[in-house]
Amino acid sequence: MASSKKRGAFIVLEGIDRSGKSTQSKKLHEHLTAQKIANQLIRYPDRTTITDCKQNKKLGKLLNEYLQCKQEVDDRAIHLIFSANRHEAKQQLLSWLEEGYTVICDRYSYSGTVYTYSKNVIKRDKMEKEGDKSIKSQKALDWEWCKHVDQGLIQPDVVIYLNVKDLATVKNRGEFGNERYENEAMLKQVLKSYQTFLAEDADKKIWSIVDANQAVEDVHKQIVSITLATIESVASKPVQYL
Ligand code: T5A
Ligand code: NA
Repeated sequence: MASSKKRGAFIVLEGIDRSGKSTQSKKLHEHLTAQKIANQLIRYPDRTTITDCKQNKKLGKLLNEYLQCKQEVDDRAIHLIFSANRHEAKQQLLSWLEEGYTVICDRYSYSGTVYTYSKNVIKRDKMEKEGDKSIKSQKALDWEWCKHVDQGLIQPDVVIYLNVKDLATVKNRGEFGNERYENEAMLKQVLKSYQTFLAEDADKKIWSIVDANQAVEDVHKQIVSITLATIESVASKPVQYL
């Protein structure tokens, strides 16, 4: 990367289901585009690779079927596949940042850890209650293992966390669909697990908390301001890795 060239910023949006990530990612993309700020909008899981077999990107199809409960996959295997879905696109992401594009990313590695870990907590609780002896097999899915597989990925310059204070807010934003993790017990555990990440990552200073209970336009204004400040502050700094 030429030292005179300004790189783009890597902006990640995280938060529980219906916190507004996709709405806000799209609005941010439209705003930056209108302001002629070069940017790319991506999301994880990347399900768009469903029929794109020529480019050896078939993982999206499996992840989509898994989330739609059309396919059962071992818990560890599916976690690795969610992670591989990010690793396979790392080079493209790096190229965009080096070319000066700001990349807006709707969910990233944090969703990976938080959702697998939460699923495991719920499973283990149930097995414990039922006195299931095979509980030991769930052990390797602990927090550190979930996080570890994303090491080496590009670290976001900022993780904008859409903070939902209580579940009532998101429950009023429409019924749950039929996807795998869309239930209340999971949502509660996911909320807790995000808090663990926020506490653990405090020294990295990359998390930026936005009140997701506000009106869409107010959330948007805050996200624009965080994004513009981040673009400015990282332009001459090297990319960091997880
Ligand atoms: N997953 C993901 C893993 O298990 N491992 C991984 O590694 C990764 C990356 C993906 C699933 O995969 C899991 C996590 C998930 O279970 P997805 O495709 O991201 O899921 O999920 P979606 O269903 O597309 O999105 P979410 O449910 O997370 O919702 P969003 O994007 O947070 O919310 P959004 O913007 O779609 O808004 C939801 C509704 O609320 C309204 C919107 O208009 C919309 O109707 N809304 C607001 N209403 C009032 N006030 C506001 N401020 C509002 N903002 C939005
Ligand atoms: Na979404």
